[in-house]
Amino acid sequence: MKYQLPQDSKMLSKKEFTFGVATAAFQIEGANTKDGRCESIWDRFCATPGKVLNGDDGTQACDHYHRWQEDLDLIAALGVDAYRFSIAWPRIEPTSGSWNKKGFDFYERLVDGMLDRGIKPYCTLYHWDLPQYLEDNGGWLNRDTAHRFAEYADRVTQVLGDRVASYATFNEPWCAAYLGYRTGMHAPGHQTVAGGFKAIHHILLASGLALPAMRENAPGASHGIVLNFSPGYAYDANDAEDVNAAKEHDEEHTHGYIKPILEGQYPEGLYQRYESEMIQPEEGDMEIISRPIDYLGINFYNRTILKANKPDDFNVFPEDAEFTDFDWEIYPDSLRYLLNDLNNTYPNLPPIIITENGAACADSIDESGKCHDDQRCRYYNSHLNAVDGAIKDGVNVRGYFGWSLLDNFEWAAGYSKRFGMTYVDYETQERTPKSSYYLYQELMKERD
Ligand code: IFM
Repeated sequence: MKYQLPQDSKMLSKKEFTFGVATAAFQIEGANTKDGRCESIWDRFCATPGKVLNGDDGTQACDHYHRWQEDLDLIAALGVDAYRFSIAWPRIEPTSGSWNKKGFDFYERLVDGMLDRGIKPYCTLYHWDLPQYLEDNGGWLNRDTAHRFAEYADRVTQVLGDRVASYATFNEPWCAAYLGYRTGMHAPGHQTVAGGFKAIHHILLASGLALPAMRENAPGASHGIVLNFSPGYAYDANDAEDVNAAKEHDEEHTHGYIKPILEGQYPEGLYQRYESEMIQPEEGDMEIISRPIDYLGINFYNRTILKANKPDDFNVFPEDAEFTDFDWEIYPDSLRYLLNDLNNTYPNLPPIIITENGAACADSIDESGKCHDDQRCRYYNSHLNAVDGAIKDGVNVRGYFGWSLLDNFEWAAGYSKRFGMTYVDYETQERTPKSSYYLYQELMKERD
């Protein structure tokens, strides 16, 4: 098979559209005690029995800290325009207020290595690995962490400046706040509703606080944030209560994040439903949170089906539904639907980059040394076409990044789930490009 986009697709124009692949520091780097890096909340979480499947941790991961040149060569050979990576705050500021040259050196080498290979660096400043000493001080429940993030973002952008084409303040505040502080499924593992809302607010505040210095330090770069969405669908579209359940899901998990950024307000319905748990912003907070962004990164994997009066994890799907190895339903239409919905709801929606999209598959290497990840290939093809459809509907989508370049540490699922276009043998650290990598490479060649 091949990834087939219509001939008239804007995605096939290099001028109009950026293609890339994405990773994140904690998921690939390893070397988590090297060159002065301090403990992060994810190191602590992994070391806590029962939190991560099989007790897996980020000690070695893909050993990217030592193999970054080989990994950049893989990206260059893929033929994409850009590489989205994240910076580990624990390497940069290993003790409060001290800035670690060796940490900066690593990311400078990495960024320069991309530029040498003609790859545009897309840098995420926070992909969940908060220094543990900040968590010991309250983490994202402490408003001061927002100011600490702004200082860290200032330092990093002073050093990397315009060498980076695009900065994202945060990756998926929903995961950091909701999974980290409300359900406890992710580090640091807290479980209160009010804590979840407080963490969201402080993360969004941190993002807004950081933007002015980022713009000053890197005036030629674009600056934005990456949000993840899983649009709600009513189990029974003819049942008013199911329809309302889907609406409430979107209000909380989609608009609860994008509306404060684009409109300076949390959805009113959240104050009604969570009267005592919802945060009351301080004066001026919402102006800071809604400082303009140049682009919005969207991470999309699947939709959520809602039935009234059932818990959020009501998982009943159509009989013919197909699932990935994470049991996530494959439903590409919901990506097109989501993009249109956001475009219709927010008149000031900035240009969109799909900063993550991909599938976990139970991959293995066959006798001939190859990895045929057919389901992932079909997943990419259908989602690329969903993006193309949304562009034709009038949505301003300017880029697409596959998640992920490599198999890597999949958070609470440890190494049990593989999202890579490249298979990683964790014993030998050998990298084997999968069929999905080669199809992406072919698609890159078809562009003008
Ligand atoms: O692996 C994660 C990534 O860190 C954030 N977005 C979703 C991916 C798949 O779960």
